[in-house]
Amino acid sequence: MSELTFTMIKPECVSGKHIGEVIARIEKAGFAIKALRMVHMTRKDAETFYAVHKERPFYGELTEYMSSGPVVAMVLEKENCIKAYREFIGATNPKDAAPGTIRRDFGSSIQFNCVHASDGPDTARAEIKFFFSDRDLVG
Ligand code: FUP
Repeated sequence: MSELTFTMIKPECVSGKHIGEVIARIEKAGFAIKALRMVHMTRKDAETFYAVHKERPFYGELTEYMSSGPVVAMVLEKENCIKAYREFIGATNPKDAAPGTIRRDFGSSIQFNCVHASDGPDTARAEIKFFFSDRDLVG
């Protein structure tokens, strides 16, 4: 069944000028881009977006980093998209990510790991809604 997920190209990947390469790989892997925008989150935006990690020790660093520069937010569509995209990007820590994945090739640490990806249907819905309205999604 066709499904949507949410992804962000993270600040270090944007400042490293890898947006084009990352999007090219996403498209070649068969994910259709349904919506796309570049956003520089405020600290408060990042805190709200990552509220689920509030109690984790890395919450402060993560939200500081994710609001340190622009990100590219996208909605992707494919069969089984949430799982397929998580497999495609590789493990959270680039050191553990399989060769050829974007986290392995463009990430450098667990924090600077190239992209964010939704981890389930409820998160995907909420994260899409955080950045996009229904009319931002192409038909
Ligand atoms: P993922 O779903 O693969 O993005 O990974 P997690 O939900 O485990 O982590 C959420 C974000 O926190 C990831 F982008 C990486 C970041 N993180 C850290 O910065 N430090 C850590 O020790 C663990 C995760």
